[in-house]
Amino acid sequence: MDSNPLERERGITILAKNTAVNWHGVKINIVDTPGHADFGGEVERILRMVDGVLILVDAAEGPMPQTRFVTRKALALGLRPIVAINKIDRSDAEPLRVHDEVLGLFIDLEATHDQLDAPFLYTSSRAGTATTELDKPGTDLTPLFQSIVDYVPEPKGDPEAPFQMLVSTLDFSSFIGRIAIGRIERGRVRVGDQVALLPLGEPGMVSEEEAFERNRVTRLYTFDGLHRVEVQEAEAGDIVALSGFETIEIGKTFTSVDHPERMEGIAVEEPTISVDFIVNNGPFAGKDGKYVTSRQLRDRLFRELERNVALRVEETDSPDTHTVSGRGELHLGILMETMRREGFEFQVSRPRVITKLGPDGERLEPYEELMIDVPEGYMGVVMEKLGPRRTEMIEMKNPGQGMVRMSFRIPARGLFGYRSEFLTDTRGTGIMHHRFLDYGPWAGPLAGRKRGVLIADREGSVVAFALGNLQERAQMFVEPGDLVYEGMIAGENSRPGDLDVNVTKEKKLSNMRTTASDDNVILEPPREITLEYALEYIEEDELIEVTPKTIRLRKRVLPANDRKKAARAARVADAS
Ligand SMILES: Nc1nc2c(ncn2[C@@H]2O[C@H](COP(=O)(O)OP(=O)(O)OP(=O)(O)O)[C@@H](O)[C@H]2O)c(=O)[nH]1
Ligand SMILES: [Mg+2]
Repeated sequence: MDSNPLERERGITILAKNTAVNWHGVKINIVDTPGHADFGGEVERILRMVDGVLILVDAAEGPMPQTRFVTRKALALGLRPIVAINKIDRSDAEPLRVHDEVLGLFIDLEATHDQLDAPFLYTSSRAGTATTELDKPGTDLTPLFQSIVDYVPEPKGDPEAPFQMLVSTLDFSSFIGRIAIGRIERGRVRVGDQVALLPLGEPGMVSEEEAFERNRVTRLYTFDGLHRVEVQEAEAGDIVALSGFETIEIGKTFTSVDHPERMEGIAVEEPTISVDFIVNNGPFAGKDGKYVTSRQLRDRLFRELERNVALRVEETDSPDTHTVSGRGELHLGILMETMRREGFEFQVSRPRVITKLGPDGERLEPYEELMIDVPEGYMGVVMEKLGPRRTEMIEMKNPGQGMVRMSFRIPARGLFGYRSEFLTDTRGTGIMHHRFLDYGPWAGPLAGRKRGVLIADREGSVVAFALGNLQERAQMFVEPGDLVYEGMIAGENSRPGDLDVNVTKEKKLSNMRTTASDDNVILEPPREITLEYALEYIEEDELIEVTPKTIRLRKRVLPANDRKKAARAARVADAS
């Protein structure tokens, strides 16, 4: 069901999607949800549309932080879970251990007796098999569908009662505008019906004075397989998409006009980090992009709000800069990636966490739960690096097979820049996941990037000879033939402190014969700069230049002289 190109490329689900299948005469509505923590809010919202949940856990990895989060929400809503321990075909699968871990999780989350009685299935979705007993290998998915039919209750709503439906997710089409997606709680609805869309507020009948939008349903769809099917009528229990209303918003209730009874709304999760989107003002601006003006950028960002519900866009003092806030680096990174594919070109600042004030006026910042799996030998270096980032260990498990799992509580700020260090420190063998936990006390100043950068000191084309001389004390981000400009970041210094260097320097021609190695320098491959990497990497005085073709890092202030002057002024200010 992962249909958009970014989802396919990355192999992750970003948007929840609906489908329905018919199994032996029973219609089963299915909502597929994203697993990544940045999209946890999406999961929370759709839980109001369903009567049961299928919790998918990897047979080797076991429950992850986001599993805990969504499971907690599902159990709290009283839903009865079915557990599918998937990928039992993996050579490192340990389905029985994972079974115990899931039960442990349920107990931790204070599951009711009914919920603890959840059926467990062992599946390989790759092979298309499911079984309830490990020693009887499955042959197809019958046991899974049978459990769904047996354990998940039918929708309770009465189709003869007055129409009522909660808007759980949104979609948008440039032809028909905003589209509301939700499950019909009770009653039925037909195309052409006049219905009410109530404003947000307390559940119950809305008062006489309260105004609400009345309009006709112009289009109505249900889901079937991978398609949306236009229908004339739908009833309680159906998950539908409907259009025709101006004020569609998550958490609003549709009702019949003569029985405006509001349902409990849905809280949309608050953003935790912000970045600035800035018009590209670098020397190469406009070379790659189709859309580059502040007007185009502004329109595109505001358009995104139509369906990206956890996103906020604010204007700033400068028409060239918009502050965009979201749930995490991936959430914002996906937006940037989507825009560059559409032909946009822009710059992005370093992410900032969004702070809040606590009950006593104290400053609070977002904290994340960080879960790390590493071979035992790397435990030391992980702890050593996390300490200064104001990390608190929550739990450590060492099942004795060489891999250790640790979980931490860490200020979201403390994670900036950590992933790349982590991968280097564990030589790519470690796995890390994190998700938003809560707001907690401001952790005070945190150290920034340990190493400085190499900055190109002039415009030109990168030359192998120059890199050959630099690579001993640096890791390059560019390769021969790349174009650079003054102030652009060309690599990472192996020590603290920034250096201005000439990466376009040609070898001096002379009549003297030189050693052979001089003529064909062997270059290390450059470090690949992805958007997410760049977001974690840059400092406050730097920007990311995003174009349809490249990602460049640069200093905010491009001329080396101006940067030096600014640094001197800052030192003087510090001293006084
Ligand atoms: N070995 C094995 N791999 C599987 C199995 N099922 C899925 N995978 C692989 O696991 C990866 C993730 O699969 P997805 O279906 O995208 O997982 P998901 O849970 O929907 O991921 P999110 O949407 O990001 O939460 C893919 O590379 C699949 O091929 C299985 O039964 N066995
Ligand atoms: Mg998925």
